Amino acid sequence: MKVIELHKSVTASNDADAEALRQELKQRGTLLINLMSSPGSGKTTLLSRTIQDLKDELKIAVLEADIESAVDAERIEALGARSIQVHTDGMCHMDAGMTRQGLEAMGLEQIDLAFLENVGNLICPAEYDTGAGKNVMILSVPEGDDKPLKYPLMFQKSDALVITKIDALGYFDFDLEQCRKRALKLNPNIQIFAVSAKTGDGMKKWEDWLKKETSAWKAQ
Ligand SMILES: Nc1nc2c(ncn2[C@@H]2O[C@H](COP(=O)(O)OP(=O)(O)OP(=O)(O)O)[C@@H](O)[C@H]2O)c(=O)[nH]1
Ligand SMILES: [Mg+2]
Repeated sequence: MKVIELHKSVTASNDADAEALRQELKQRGTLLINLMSSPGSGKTTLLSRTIQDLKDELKIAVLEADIESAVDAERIEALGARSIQVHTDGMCHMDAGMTRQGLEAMGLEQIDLAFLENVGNLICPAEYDTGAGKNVMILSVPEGDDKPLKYPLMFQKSDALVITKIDALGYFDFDLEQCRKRALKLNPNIQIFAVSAKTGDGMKKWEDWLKKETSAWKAQ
């Protein structure tokens, strides 16, 4: 398992670096999705199931960002997908320069769809453009349907919201409709998916969206 230690970005303008990276990824025909959520919401589990379901249709790679450990990248690599673990030098988010370092170390040859599993938290990652083509956030049922009220920026910055662990709806007071309404109020264009990576419920709609966005990215 390849693990690299990232260095803080030296350039002052993250936004310009992010835009440059996005354009390069467009030229290459690789859609990069920045996946954000709080710790333990189910990012790696969702990615694992998505890779298993789509591996015959899309070449998928995953850049795993964490402060410590390589467990997530090991889980992805065990599925036969390309993956690399990057350590963020204690930082609670990835920026464009760090994302570039990670992608270059991992390699993007023949990759259609790359995911960046960002560091787990609902605040810092929303504040930094990573250069991704799409931002996706996960909210899991046990976290509660009030999160749009508490972390509005994350919902505003995301192109899609994946509500995970819906197999656990019976155990929590999570109102799916209320959550949808709150998210749409902050961001009327957000795409919302409700899934269980455990049972497979709702996965097809999410995967169809990924396929549609990957071909739209290549066609640009
Ligand atoms: N019931 C249920 N449990 C799930 C589901 N998805 C993930 N989990 C469980 O939630 C826990 C955390 O899942 P991970 O996929 O590791 O979450 P993560 O967001 O990648 O965690 P970090 O990388 O540590 O932030 C694990 O025990 C999973 O088995 C789901 O759809 N249903
Ligand atoms: Mg994870």
